[in-house]
Amino acid sequence: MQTILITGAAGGIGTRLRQLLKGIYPNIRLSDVRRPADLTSDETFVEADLANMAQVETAVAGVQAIVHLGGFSVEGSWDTILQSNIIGCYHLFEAASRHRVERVVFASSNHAVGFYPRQRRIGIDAAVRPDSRYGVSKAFGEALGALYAYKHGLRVTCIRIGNFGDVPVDRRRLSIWIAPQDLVQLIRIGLEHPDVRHEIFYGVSDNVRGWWDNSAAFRLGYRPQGRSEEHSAAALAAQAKLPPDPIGDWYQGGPFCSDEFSDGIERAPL
Ligand code: 15L
Repeated sequence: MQTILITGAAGGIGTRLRQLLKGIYPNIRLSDVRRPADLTSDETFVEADLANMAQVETAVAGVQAIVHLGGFSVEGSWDTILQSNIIGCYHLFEAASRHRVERVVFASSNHAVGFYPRQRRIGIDAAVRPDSRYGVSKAFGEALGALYAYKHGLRVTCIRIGNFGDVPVDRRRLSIWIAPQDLVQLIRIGLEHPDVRHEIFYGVSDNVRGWWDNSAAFRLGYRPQGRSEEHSAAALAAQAKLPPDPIGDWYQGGPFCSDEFSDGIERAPL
């Protein structure tokens, strides 16, 4: 029976997902730079810093598949992003290849394409437009995934996660929200579907205000159940309390775009 490694197991998404995945996959190994506070006696944990190749190899040895949620999950200093998301992601794919891991599901992010205006609908063929150093690291991880898929035979699925949570919390999130069970569905496609080589999916539920063409995921059987519109009244009420953000409100990446935005720069046309 296959063993699946989940990196970033102590993080926000990792904490939730490991509860949901353990009912589906009996053999799960967890790793993170720190021990999850809520680790239970039936869970297996290996402490590993992604910036340390020897530790990553120890975490990876003997597993058949990896769900890579580890790394820094928002914008950070160049050194933080470099260590956790650039070097760390390289270590993860390189260790996976050395240890003959069959599949990697990589938690990419909407911030790999955050600088598309909200009025543009994009698919996975649109060139990357990262909105932050963090977004650059996610585009890098997707590119690494392609290298290891086509050169070394890994089956790699990159999920550009929108915003994961029980409900969408503002107007932007009405477009990019993903319900936990829908992310589980996408991960299962990445771990099980026979046709996966190097896929990029949008990690988004069935949102009528969505901006992304997710036909690659639909083709492999994705049937999202979450509908952000059911929560629109509360999300729009929360939005009304937020200050206006002319740059962030124009682009899909929101505040990741307006953060550090240089004075005097024009917004991109459609
Ligand atoms: C992300 O990629 C982050 O990990 C998450 O914390 C949110 O900020 C999310 O994007 C978002 O765009 O809402």
